Amino acid sequence: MNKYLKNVLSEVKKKNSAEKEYLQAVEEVLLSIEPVIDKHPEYEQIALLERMVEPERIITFRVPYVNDKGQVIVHRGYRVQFSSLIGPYKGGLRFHPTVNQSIMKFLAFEQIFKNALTGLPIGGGKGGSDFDPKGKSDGEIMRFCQSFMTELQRHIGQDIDVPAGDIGVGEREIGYLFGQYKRIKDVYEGGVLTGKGLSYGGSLARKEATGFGLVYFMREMLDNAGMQSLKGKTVTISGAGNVAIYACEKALEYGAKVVAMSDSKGCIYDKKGIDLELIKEIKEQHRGPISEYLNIHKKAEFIERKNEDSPIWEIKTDIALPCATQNELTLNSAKKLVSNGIIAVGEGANMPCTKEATEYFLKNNILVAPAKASNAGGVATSAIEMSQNSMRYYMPFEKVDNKLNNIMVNIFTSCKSASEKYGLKNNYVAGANIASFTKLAKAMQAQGIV
Ligand code: NDP
Ligand code: 2IT
Repeated sequence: MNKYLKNVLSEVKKKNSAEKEYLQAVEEVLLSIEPVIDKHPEYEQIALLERMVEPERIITFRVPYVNDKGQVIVHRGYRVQFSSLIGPYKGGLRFHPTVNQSIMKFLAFEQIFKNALTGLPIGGGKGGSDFDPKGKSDGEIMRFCQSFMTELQRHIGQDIDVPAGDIGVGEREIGYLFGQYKRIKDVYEGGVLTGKGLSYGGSLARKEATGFGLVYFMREMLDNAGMQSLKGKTVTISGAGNVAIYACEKALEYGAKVVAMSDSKGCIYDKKGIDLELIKEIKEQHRGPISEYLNIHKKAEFIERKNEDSPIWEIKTDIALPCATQNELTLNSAKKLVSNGIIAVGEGANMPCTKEATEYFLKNNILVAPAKASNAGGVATSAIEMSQNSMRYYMPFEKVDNKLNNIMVNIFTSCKSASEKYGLKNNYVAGANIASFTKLAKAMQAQGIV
């Protein structure tokens, strides 16, 4: 292995030994850019990699709020401002009980490369809290968001750092966060958050963008392999949140048959094809468990999740779209999917396949659409939302969707060319890492030692 790379990797491991998700994300990128590092010995001189793996800044803060019983609850808030190399820090906020520094850093690190792939001027960041919105009243959610923003507002701004949604943070939470920002700063700064409601500066198609973008990328990848897009293919989609729902919608529009979706409790398998309107009603309207699907579709099955291997990956499918969370698709699941004849995997979530699962798919010539590339449509459309806010203008749905489609086609082309340039045809995981790294390295060389 390249000596410089090896040294950087071992230093990162030493310094961040407790942060397994962060190490996993860094290791994947560093290992796949080896052919580029071999060609550029000058990077060592300017400590290019060392700077790329060290966040510019990590902010952690106390978030107290009062619940409906009058108790004071304290959570921990985070914002990792990882890289402002090519634009203001940009990336979502996650509210989930599993949130910790390792998860925040891995997500912010991935975001730098993803945002570079979009071709738009956005840097990399991520934030969130170990707060669990599940089962909380609207009042509790509002008070929590207001407390979170009371601290976060010192660190963000439309040209500084622009948060958005992620797990547990959707339009409702962004609304409360935006209201509090405006109240404290006494300014209408539309572009300080994205994923806003349509009535106060949100963009049409932002809600759909990540899921639609994932399917656009999948369409390109399948077409390129001569596999006639998604028409007539069986698809399984993990998760039943923002990304999963709109991936399902676009897959159905393209003539695919979606037979399973899931949440953290288990999956539903409906051989007749998933009733997406019902999923939207359960998840978007009353935030219930996915098992409620069986109240209407009595012949569908609910398979409870018993361990780390999600039951959804036991189901035979042509295409798997993991759209829930990191490391949700393990080596065991990958083996099952391959033995059931899968042809392609599209990562809607961030780092949903474990390292071993990804390696197994690639070894078995299964097409893998890597998260950094295939879920970049969400943040790309956030950047389009920011530009509409700057112009004080709204674009029609079709126009935004068209731009999103073009961006996904360009991202696919970049991944393909980079993989072919280094003799790694069809390895879009390496292609995405190499294409984004190359762009970032140029920007870093141009900006001096910062
Ligand atoms: P949502 O909160 O809307 O939905 C998350 C879904 O994943 C829910 O169905 C949830 O189930 C399930 N889930 C969450 N955590 C776990 C877990 N630990 N184990 C099993 N299931 C889990 O989030 P999004 O749809 O916005 O995000 C999904 C993924 O996509 C995340 O990885 C996110 O980082 C990524 N992403 C999101 C983008 C966006 O624009 N929103 C853009 C790019 C990537 P339950 O309801 O039971 O908790
Ligand atoms: O992981 C992601 O790209 C997101 N959660 C969306 C980030 C954004 O700024 O829209």
